[in-house]
Amino acid sequence: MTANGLPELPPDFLFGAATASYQIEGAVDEGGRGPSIWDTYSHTPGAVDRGETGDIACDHYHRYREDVALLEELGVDAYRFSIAWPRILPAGRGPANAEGLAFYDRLVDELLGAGIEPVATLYHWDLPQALEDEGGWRVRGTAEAFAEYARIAADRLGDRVTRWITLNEPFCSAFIGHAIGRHAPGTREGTPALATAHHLLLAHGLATHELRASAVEHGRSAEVGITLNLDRLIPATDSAEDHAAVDRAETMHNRVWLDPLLGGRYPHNEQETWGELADGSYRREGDLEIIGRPLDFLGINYYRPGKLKDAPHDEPDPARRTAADIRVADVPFDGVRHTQMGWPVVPESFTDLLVDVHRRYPNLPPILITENGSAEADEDRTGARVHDSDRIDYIREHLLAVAAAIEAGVDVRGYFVWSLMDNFEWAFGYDRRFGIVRVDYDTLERTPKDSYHWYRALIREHAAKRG
Ligand code: IFM
Repeated sequence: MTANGLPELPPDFLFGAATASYQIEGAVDEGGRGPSIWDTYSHTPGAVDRGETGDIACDHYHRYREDVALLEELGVDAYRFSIAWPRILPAGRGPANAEGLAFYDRLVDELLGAGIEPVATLYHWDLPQALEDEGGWRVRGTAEAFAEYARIAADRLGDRVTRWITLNEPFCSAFIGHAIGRHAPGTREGTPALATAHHLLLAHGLATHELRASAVEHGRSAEVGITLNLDRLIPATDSAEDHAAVDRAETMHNRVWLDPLLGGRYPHNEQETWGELADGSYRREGDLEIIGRPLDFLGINYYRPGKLKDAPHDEPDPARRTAADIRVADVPFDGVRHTQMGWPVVPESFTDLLVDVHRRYPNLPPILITENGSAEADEDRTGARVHDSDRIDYIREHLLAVAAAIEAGVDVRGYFVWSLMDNFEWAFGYDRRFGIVRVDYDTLERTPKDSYHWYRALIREHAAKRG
């Protein structure tokens, strides 16, 4: 046990913090950046709580030096950030925008100067609006445009960035964005949402090739992965119906990604899950080979488990059903704490998920936990201090859960806390605070919370053991 109440993690275990472009950068009209689907969506009346947008966010575009200084003081080994595609290619494809590339050059150099490894995500949901206007992820052309963008980013930054994450949480892009309609582009679709899921995977596979080809051509090394928000789902009762409901939900949340990426197959129960919506019209021969290119690591984001029961369709008319209408309903978790998001805190479910994925996929590459953390109201403040003991408990207990998975044989190599700082929490706007650094949205002042100091002490203790 360490002084922070944690078991020993492997000596080379990586500690990091994560953010994403639209959630922190602001400066949406600066440096030649083009509009993204999140600019459009957040400016749509009623889409985001209180009408908030990412126009200013944490103003990281201008304050990145201050933010890197916070990371340096924190002592993290690595920082996971995302590149805004519309900063590099304002219209999605075509000539690169020099000012956009220059911003990420500066950020990467600042990180390296502070001794922090930059881990770059290429897509954390800010699709250039121009591509959405051409059909967005519903069409194959967007996957091809993504591969071109990946190549540009790798050619430019690949001398300093060696770890690349193609996509963040394609589940959210496909199903929250195109079926539930609570993320950009905010639509409620059937087969096109499934086409979106497929084209995201295809984009990942095509980009993986480009990232590696760029590295080979320039004599560099590149490690390529994808980040999935996998779910640990449990049936509300032992009934066959509730087990079948979990089976359908596992397909939508987990198998639709993991089976093609790691198993060389599409999920066995697509018809049972989506019926006629899963018509496969968006697939071509050879796609599985592209999608299944070996991964150097798998990024997993994890926050909470789900308890599910069988339910009737939300929409009685089959012609109007969305891809999220898979006949399941959520059942609340009793007797556990819930975070500001209303998410149940059940750390052991994290261990269960990791062990389960390890058991199901023999080809599983090493895992990086690319996000984990907790939204808390952070109302306990005295002077400049923010006493967020619930967040500290959450992070500690989830690190313990990771350690238990490692103990059980799962190859987990690192952990990135979500998030370095409070930021734009998508459709919930700014009142959901995930940061270990508080952001005052009136002054944009940053204040490290108690969780920041706790995480810093943990990293130092670990580093001291490394020698
Ligand atoms: O803020 C998000 C992040 O962008 C993606 N993963 C989940 C986080 C918390 O909801």
